[in-house]
Formats: sequence, structure tokens, C-alpha cells
Amino acid sequence: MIDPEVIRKSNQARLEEHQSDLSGLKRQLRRAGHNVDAVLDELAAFDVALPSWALGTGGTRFGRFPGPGEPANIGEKLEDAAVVHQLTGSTPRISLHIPWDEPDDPAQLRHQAAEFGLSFDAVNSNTFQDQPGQQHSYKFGSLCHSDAQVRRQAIRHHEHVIRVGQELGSTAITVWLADGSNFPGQSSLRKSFDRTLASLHDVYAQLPADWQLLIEHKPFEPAFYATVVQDWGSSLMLAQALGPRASCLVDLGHHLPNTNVEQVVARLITAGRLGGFHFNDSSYGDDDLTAGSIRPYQLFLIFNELVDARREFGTRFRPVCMIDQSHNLKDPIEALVMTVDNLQQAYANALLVDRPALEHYQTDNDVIMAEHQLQRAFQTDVRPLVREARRRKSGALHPLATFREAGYRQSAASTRRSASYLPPQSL
Ligand code: PSV
Ligand code: MN
Repeated sequence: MIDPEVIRKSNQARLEEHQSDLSGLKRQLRRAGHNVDAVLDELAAFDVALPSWALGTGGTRFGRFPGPGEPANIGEKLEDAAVVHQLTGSTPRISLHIPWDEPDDPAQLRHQAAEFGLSFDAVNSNTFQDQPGQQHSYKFGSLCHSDAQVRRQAIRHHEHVIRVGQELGSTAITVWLADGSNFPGQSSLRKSFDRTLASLHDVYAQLPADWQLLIEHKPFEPAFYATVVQDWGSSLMLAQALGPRASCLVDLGHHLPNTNVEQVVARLITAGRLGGFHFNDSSYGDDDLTAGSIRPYQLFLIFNELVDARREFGTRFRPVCMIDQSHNLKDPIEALVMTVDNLQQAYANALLVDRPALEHYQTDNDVIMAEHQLQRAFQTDVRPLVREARRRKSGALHPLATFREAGYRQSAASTRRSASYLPPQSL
């Protein structure tokens, strides 16, 4: 990890400037009637899980360009995750992909993580790739497969992932299925869905009482004609049929261009089935870019729905927040630090929406003033608030600068043997 003294010194050098920026913003917000301390408390309470697969450089099907000092195994990924948490104070959990990051000894890994102040979030199953030694192929699907033996193998994999997760201390499994078809007629649109539901019933039956099953939809890729769980409608149908501990996970990149994702989020909230998020951003498809890097206004509008629901339902409303990105060009630690910062900014902006005023203007059909409430909140430069929330959690005021000052990657490059490591290609 980074020497805490480096963070302390780095913060110290920037403290005066920060305090001056923060007091200016506080004055501005108090003038507008905000309870700044309450906003700061909510902001400081925000956290998000890191995906184990985003700590190494990802790739596309055309190539992969790893950087020096990348983690070569799950132990080194824990170290890097701990650094992201040290800098941001907001990433205390890791989401593991099984078998990509399957631990030899999950109980031991849990212990190792705890020493870094980390624990485990949802575990992710993988029936989109064949694994060495596996009896049946997933080439034509897994939980939806026409052959009951393939479905049984995929169900057993999910049961295995749940068992590993239990040892890690996880309380949720995220199921993303690549199942689908590339050509019309290849498989029955209805029967493949029915078989998927029947298989998920078997998985759900094995779910520990305090666990959640999160279903992730995605319109295409790798299936290019029809994906079985292609949108939030199919995902919701599955969750509702399975039971109260099943819900829908929204990966922001899993929507066709121009989809109103905040409305998808709102619908799932209404249905009581918004289970969680995979945060990322995209221009075209499932691009897995840094959250907030392409459409920050959309990210804000999503957080606006979350804050709105939180105000209405209180702490009962707790979707799990995870990141799902592929860092092909950026240093993964820096990309994750930037992501967390962008998420916190979107959240802080959403906390500043004057909800009674918004509702008033909506009721009056005052379009301009209703929109203005959102824009005013979105356009507020909340960075001093985000920095202050980080500082209160012993993080870095300027985490990217501090990370570079610490020379962490350079020292990792001199001690790790990552050159020989080829992590599984992130999708
Ligand atoms: C699929 O594209 C996905 O979003 C799922 O969450 C997978 O688990 C992850 O990406 C794999 O990179
Ligand atoms: Mn995802």
C-alpha cells in the first residue's frame, strides 16, 4: 500500500487551497438553503465495489496492451484494490469473477482482504466461456441450452460460485448470461427464455437466506441476433418469477444507443426490483469506459433517481453499487480512482437538487423552472465537497496527484512479474 505519510504530506500541501474552495462553496450552498453538513454526511457514506477484473489492463478482441507493474494474481489485485480504497476512502469491497479470480483458499483470501480493510461484494458467475476440463460446451448457451445436461452443468457452476462467495463473506451473486442466438431460427425465442427461468429457479433454490440474486441484462454481444436476457423487461420478468430475493442489475453500458437509462432505473425502482449497478460509460455499445467520461449528465440523472427513491423509501432502498469497466489505455488504478471521483460528483450534484421546488414546478407544468432545478444542481462545481468527503475518510484530497507522487506503479513494476501474466480478456 501507499505509505500513509505520503498521503498526509500530499494533503497538507493542498489543505489551505482546499479549505478556501470549500468555504466558498459552503457559503454559496447555504445561501441556496442547503444543509451542507447533511450533504457531506450522505456523500461520505457512499461507497462502490471494485471489480477484480478491472485491476489489470483489459483488451479488445484485437489486442491487449498491458502496462508495467500490473497485478499478476488475486493477491496483487487485492493490494491494488487496497490502494484505490486508501486514496478514495470509498471502495471497501471487491467483486470477484469466478473462475477468472477464483481463490485456491477463499477463507484465507477473505482474511488477507480483511488485513487491507477490504471485504467481498457480489460474486460473478461465468458460463460464457468454456473452462479447461469442463464436460459440456457453452457454445450454444448455458442456462438456456436445449440439452438438459449442459443446463445442469451451468446450474452446478452457479451453486459452486455461491459456495465460494459464502466463504468469502459475499451476500449476492450476479448472473450475466451470454446465452442467445446469432441467426433467426437458430433457437426458439420463447423456449430458450423458459429454460433459462427454469434453470434460474434451481439456482435460486440454493440461494442462502440472506443472499440476493442479481440478473444483468444486455441487448447484444456475443449473441448478435437475440440475447435471452436482452433488456430490463426480460430481467424483471425473471426476477418477479423467481422471488423477492431476485432483482435486476443495470449495467450502464448494456443499453442500445439513446436508451433513457434513468427511466429504466425509475421503472425498476417502481417495481421494487432495482438490485444494483455496474457503473461505466459508453459511446456505442458495451464500451466499458470510465463512468462519467462520456455522458456525465446521464450519470447525474441516474443518481437523481436514486436520491429521489432514497428520500421516499429511506434506507430500505439500497441497490448495490459496483464498477464494471475495462481499462485498455489507462492505468487501472488511476482509471478506478477517476471513476469513483466521477460517481461521487454525480451523487453530490444529485444531492443538491431542490426536490420540493422540482415537484412544485412539475405539478405546475413549469417546464423551464423544473428543468432549471436539475441544471442548477448539475452545474454546481461540487469538487470541494467530494474532496472534503474523501478527506474525512482519510483519503487523498487529490488522489491522482498523490498516486503519482507515491510512485506506487513504478515500485510495483520493479517487484512484480506481471509481464508473464495474461489476465482473461474482459468483455
Ligand atoms: C458482460 O458484458 C459484463 O458486463 C458482465 O457483468 C460480466 O460479468 C462482465 O461484463 C465481464 O467483463
Ligand atoms: Mn456488467
